[in-house]
Parts: sequence; C-alpha cells; structure tokens
Amino acid sequence: MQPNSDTINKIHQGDRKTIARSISLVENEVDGYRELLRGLTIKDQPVVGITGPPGAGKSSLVNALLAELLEDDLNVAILAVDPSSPFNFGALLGDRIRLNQYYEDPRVYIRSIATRGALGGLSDKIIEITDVLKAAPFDIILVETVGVGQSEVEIAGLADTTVVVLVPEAGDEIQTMKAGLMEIADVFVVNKADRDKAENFAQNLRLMVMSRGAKDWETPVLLTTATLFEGIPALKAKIIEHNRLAADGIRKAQLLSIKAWKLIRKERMAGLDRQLLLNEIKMQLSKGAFNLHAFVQKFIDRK
Ligand SMILES: Nc1nc2c(ncn2[C@@H]2O[C@H](COP(=O)(O)OP(=O)(O)OP(=O)(O)O)[C@@H](O)[C@H]2O)c(=O)[nH]1
Ligand SMILES: [Mg+2]
Repeated sequence: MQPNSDTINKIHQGDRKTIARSISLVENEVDGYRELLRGLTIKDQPVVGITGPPGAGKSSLVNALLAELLEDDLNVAILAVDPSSPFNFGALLGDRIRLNQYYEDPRVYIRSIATRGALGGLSDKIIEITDVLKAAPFDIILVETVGVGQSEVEIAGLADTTVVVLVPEAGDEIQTMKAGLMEIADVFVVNKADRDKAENFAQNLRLMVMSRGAKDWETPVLLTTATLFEGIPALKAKIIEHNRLAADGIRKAQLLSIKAWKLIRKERMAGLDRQLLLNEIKMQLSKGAFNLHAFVQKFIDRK
C-alpha cells in the first residue's frame, strides 16, 4: 500500500484519527508503513522519556506534568508503553482513568501501546511511533515506559531527555541498578516524597551523581509528590533546561545515530528469532556434523 499524500498531510495537520490509524499501521507493521514514515516531515520537538520501576508513579507524574504543560497552552502527545503481557490491561486501564479528564482536550493526544513479547523490538517501535507524533503539530512528546529491572526497555536514545523516577523505598536496590540508571538518567525524580526517607534517599542519590563527575550536565535529583502535584514546576523547568542542551548539533547527531543503528538492526534481524535458529540447529544436528560458523554465514549472506 502506498501512503497517500492525504494521509501525510493530515498527520502534518494534527488530525487525531489519521494519527491514531497511522500509529496502528506502524505498530502492526502493516504493508506501507515504511513508506509512510519515509514520507513524513519529522520535526524537532522534545521527546521526554519517563521511566522507572513499576508503580513508581510514572503515570501520575505524566499526568501532573501534562497539567503543568497545559498551563503554558502547549500541545502535548503522550505515549504510554506497557511492556508487560498483553493481558495485563490493569496498568493501561489505570492510565486511562487517571488521564481521562484530558481525553477531550484538543491540545492533548494520548496513546497506549502494549507489546507482544519482544522487548528489543519495542524500543524500535517507540522510535517509529514517536516519529509519527513528531510529524504532527505537538510541542512536546512524553513517553512513559516501565524500565529498570527485568523488563527493561532499551530506553537510551529514545528520548532527548530521560527522567528516571524512583521511590524512597528503592534505597536498597539502587546499588545494584546504579550503573545502568546513571547512564540513562538526565533527571532523577524521587517521587512519593510524602513518604519517609525521601529526602535522605535523594541526598544519597545526589552523592552518587556527584561522585560520577558531571560532564556538561549534572543530573539533578528532584523530589515530587505526583498525586499532589508537588515539585512539578521544578521538574518542568529542569526538563526544559536539559532540552536546550540536548538541542545542540552534536547531541542530536549522536541520538540519531543510536536510532539509526537500532532501526537498521531491526531490519537486518527481521524474521530471525531464537526459536527459528534453535529449530534449524536441531535439524542440522540430527543430520550429523555441524559447523557454527558455516551455519551463521548462511544468515549473514541472506541479507
Ligand atoms: N503517596 C504517594 N502515592 C503516589 C504518588 N505518586 C503516585 N502514587 C500512587 O502510586 C501508585 C502507582 O502510581 P502510577 O502513577 O500508576 O505508577 P506507574 O509508575 O505509572 O505504574 P506502572 O505504569 O504500573 O508501572 C498509585 O496508586 C498512585 O496513586 C506520590 O507522590 N505519593
Ligand atoms: Mg503507569
């Protein structure tokens, strides 16, 4: 299917129905979706990733941030990614309920996407879907993903600014996950600051950030109580501040190179999965001699 210019124009104009339909095309890799992406004029709006462990308050924070951004009369797109099982509608439903009051607001577009397994594939999808949103007249795009831990989405490179949301109880875990977290966090949020030990935890986090030695940006550690909308203006300010930095040419090129690498890898690996490899290997083993390198070459040559 060839995407018609009407579809592309409507995305550029911000037509919600066309955007929704196009995201579904991309999500399901319906024929013609690559042509659609290639035809879009993708702009340069900030993409802000909000990530953190399950239940940290990411959706509540997105909700509060949305209210704050609407104060400035911005057009906001929100992508909520649920990498858990497709049967876990609880989280999505929860998001819907909380964000419900904004569904009718013409400045807001909210989309949930669930995954059907492959986590690696998910981050590629998020890149493609945020690009559909970036072709529409939104001023800012917020992407919520569950991260940190087992179901970690490859968040690096997805967002211009990545906000990592933690809760005071994360104190013990922080040691084990700190390496990866430090890499991806542009802003740390200690949410549920209404709970005990939040300030203490934030202080430890600050020490950890400092011990790393900042380069051009020292990752701030902010306290929020998302459900009470507390600490949100400061968060917005830091996001905007970081985004100004992220807009420089070098960083932009770096981010694009990460995205390009992921998308090329996705295309190269298309149709290949572990199960298929396992099946083929079993079959060949049953026939006798097996040379791993000859086997692998076959797949390398295929592309
Ligand atoms: N006490 C307190 N509770 C909060 C705060 N922020 C969120 N919560 C509660 O924590 C629970 C989880 O909040 P969510 O916003 O759904 O968290 P999430 O990180 O989006 O959760 P998943 O998407 O399921 O991973 C809800 O019951 C919220 O009401 C906060 O600042 N203080
Ligand atoms: Mg959520």
